[in-house]
Amino acid sequence: MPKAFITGVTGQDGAYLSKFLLAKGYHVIGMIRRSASSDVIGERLRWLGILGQIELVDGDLLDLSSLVRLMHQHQPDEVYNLAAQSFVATSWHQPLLTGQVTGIGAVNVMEALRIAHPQARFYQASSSEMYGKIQQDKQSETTPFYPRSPYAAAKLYAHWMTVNYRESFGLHASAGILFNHESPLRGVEFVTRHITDGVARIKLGLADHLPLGNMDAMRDWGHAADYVQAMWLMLQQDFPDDYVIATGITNSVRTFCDLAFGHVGLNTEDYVRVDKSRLRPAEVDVLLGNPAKAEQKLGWTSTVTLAELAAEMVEADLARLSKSR
Ligand code: NDP
Ligand code: GDR
Repeated sequence: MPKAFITGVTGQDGAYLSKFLLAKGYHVIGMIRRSASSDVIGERLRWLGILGQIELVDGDLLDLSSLVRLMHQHQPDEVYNLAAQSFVATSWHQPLLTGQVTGIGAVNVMEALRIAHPQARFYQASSSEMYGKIQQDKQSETTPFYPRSPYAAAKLYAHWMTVNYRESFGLHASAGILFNHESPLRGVEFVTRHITDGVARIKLGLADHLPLGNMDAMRDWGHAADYVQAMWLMLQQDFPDDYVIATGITNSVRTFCDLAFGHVGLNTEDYVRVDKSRLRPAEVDVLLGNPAKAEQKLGWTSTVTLAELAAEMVEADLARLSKSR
């Protein structure tokens, strides 16, 4: 039975990746950090019905000794580093923590592998945010980077260190440059889930408006369940490499609002209020990925349209809120 080790197993992608790997017959080991809220920490895994099927182990990206110990003890075939301080807006408030977790944390995992288990295949969760102030209309693996937040700068450091560990130490280390991907398990602080949660609250009479920041920002949004398959495909290749994972279509926050409000028969203009405190010190105006390499080499494609994604998320939030009322 192949063994996979996932950091960030309690997050959106960790949950979907675990489900995908379990279905493929993997033994999944998920690293969790100690929390006083241990009763809710496995909420996403519980939602997918897989909490009891994963071996949960203690560790922290900031604690190299725990990582070395875990790699030594479990000797996983594949290691997926999904853990990060992943919310861009928070990275301006906590730039040093973001650098330590999102940047150096990734190197801690690679260093643990180099010390204790160099045969493992490694996946690093790189991000389209690294393109930031875009240098090409459509971003591919060869587009120059221009990070616009402490989060993006930290991810770029981790990205280049992944390339370096591959080239210097022969680690089978791949980086997926994933564009935004969403699902009913997306954290409510991110814009799509903030919108679908808000739409559901308004529909159920629990709120009368939805505060938003920059509605003109454009993103290439896909479904998380599709994107975790690409992570696995990268580690099945003979040689490690970097791949852009995206839909190749970009839409504005406003369009996502129209889809979500439209799904329940409401109009965006009647409910959205612009809240200036939600604007960022530096914005990434538009992202649009070119997934041609992943399509050709991995045989991967995105399968969910934005309208389908918005509908699934609104329905899940309506169900959640109705249940908790
Ligand atoms: P989430 O924010 O949902 O999950 C982040 C995970 O990291 C959580 O499990 C969290 O644990 C864990 N974590 C945070 N700090 C530490 C730490 N110090 N030690 C150990 N674990 C820690 O992110 P997503 O699932 O959305 O994203 C997964 C990865 O992919 C992230 O690295 C993100 O930056 C990156 N990415 C995401 C994209 C997206 O659109 N979703 C696109 C491109 C890249 P806890 O539950 O305890 O907080
Ligand atoms: P992003 O995702 O920063 O792209 O990072 P987010 O959903 O937070 O923002 C997308 C865009 O929407 C605009 N926006 C708002 N954003 C939030 N969160 N809340 C609002 O009220 C709001 N109003 C407008 C933002 O300004 C931005 O332009 C995500 C994360 O998952 C990263 O970890 C990952 O690397 C990238 O996607 C790819």
